[in-house]
Amino acid sequence: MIKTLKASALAVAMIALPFAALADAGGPMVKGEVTKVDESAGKITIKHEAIPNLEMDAMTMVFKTGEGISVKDVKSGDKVVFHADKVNGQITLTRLEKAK
Ligand SMILES: [Cu+2]
Repeated sequence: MIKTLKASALAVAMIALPFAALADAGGPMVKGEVTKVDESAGKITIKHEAIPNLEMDAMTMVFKTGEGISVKDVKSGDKVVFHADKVNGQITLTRLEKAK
């Protein structure tokens, strides 16, 4: 049982590695559109495309803002590119830029 788990974890790592190697240090940037900004909670709702590093399909969801990201930098309707990752178990924006 343990052997099987280890083998499958290794297989996952081997599949994931080439994608990680392709991404720059900050990870892949994902396109989205801000649909809501909650200033008091420090949260931004984004209608986003698929997020490969989180194995997430396109959807609209709320993101926590990570260190150095201000909810005041964006407003509802803005087109953005962002990187999100799990930080302390919560999906968090680690990079956020307005799309050009
Ligand atoms: Cu999502």
